Amino acid sequence: MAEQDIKYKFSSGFLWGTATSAHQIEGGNENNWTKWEKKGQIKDGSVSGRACNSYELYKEDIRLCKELNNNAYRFSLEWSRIEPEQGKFDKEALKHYQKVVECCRKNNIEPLVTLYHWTQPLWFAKLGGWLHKRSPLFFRNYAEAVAKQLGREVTFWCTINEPMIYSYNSYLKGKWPPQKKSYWQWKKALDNLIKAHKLSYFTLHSHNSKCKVSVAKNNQFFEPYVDSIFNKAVVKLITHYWNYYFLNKIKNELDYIGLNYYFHNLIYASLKGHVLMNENKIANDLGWEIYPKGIYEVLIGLKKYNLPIYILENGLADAKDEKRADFIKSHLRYIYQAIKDGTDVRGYCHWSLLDNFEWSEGYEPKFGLYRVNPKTFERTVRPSAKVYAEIAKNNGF
Ligand code: IFM
Repeated sequence: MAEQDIKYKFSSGFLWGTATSAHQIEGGNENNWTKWEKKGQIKDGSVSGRACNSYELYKEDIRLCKELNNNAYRFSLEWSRIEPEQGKFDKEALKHYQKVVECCRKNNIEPLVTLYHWTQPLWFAKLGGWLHKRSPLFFRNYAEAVAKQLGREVTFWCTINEPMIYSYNSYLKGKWPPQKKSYWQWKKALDNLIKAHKLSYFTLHSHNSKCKVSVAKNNQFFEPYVDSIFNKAVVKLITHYWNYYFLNKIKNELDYIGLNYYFHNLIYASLKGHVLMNENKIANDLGWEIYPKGIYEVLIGLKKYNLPIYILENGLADAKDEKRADFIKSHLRYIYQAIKDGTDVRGYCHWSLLDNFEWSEGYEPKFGLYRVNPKTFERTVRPSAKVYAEIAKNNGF
């Protein structure tokens, strides 16, 4: 593409990447989720099983990142592999992740490493998971072992993926393990996640003072359905709690903001509670509304933190790959606008590199730029991946 044809040009050094998580792609894990999956909890009756076999095929995955002309790759470490028994750290597992990081570096790909993407070692779950008083310390010990091995080679860390989504589904809604349904337990889990982030922030920094640590925060664009003072006030309250509560608690232990954007919620509030009024006319395969303008609003909302922002996830389930290319471009247009309007966005990771295990939804939703054959693990490129590769190559479109 000729330079003059690029309308949306991003700054040099902008990070273009994709995101994955250990449990969703690695296969062969043994953690609190695998235990729960075996109880027939997954919508399509599946279990994560061998997933994409990425624990073995990580070089192939990184080759795909290269094929996408990407200069970043966000992946997570599986805590249950690294610390299968409390206080006993598996050298082989740590070495494995070191090789993954080295492979990224060899390919000029910046590794963006997540410590906790929702799965727990069995011993941790047995002790009560995030409800245990000492859970932040247990997490800190894990972070310490990781930092000793990888600290010098990794710059970008994300301690916890989507703490609000995770704690809400696991401790309030009763949907994910350990299926608790209690406001107080939710609050406790959230408080412990906050403490875990803070402790591991200092641990990671003590091994590399130049590292950059954040969380991946799933922020949503909430809008009032009617223009009443009451409806607007409720939306303000929800926005504050969902988008900013966690970030405000950790704002002194944040080097950048990691943003995951998926949802727009049109809220009708009454004294009986609030309901979502989204028409979902344009939606992904899971029925989630596609609303690119929301990423602009959410980014503008983060301006007040005065920190660089990296988009660590944004994507859709689209098995036919009919909407993905437009989805990427339309979100990037709004990101570009948010940059023009003063937000310091420095990177974009598409969710996801591969079709993978979508938690309680199983394998049916297809989020990948690459299709994965569940038997042979062969990866096949989807047309939208080529569009994304062009964008990354030209640093714009
Ligand atoms: O697959 C998930 C991921 O683990 C966390 N963010 C949202 C994605 C799509 O639901």
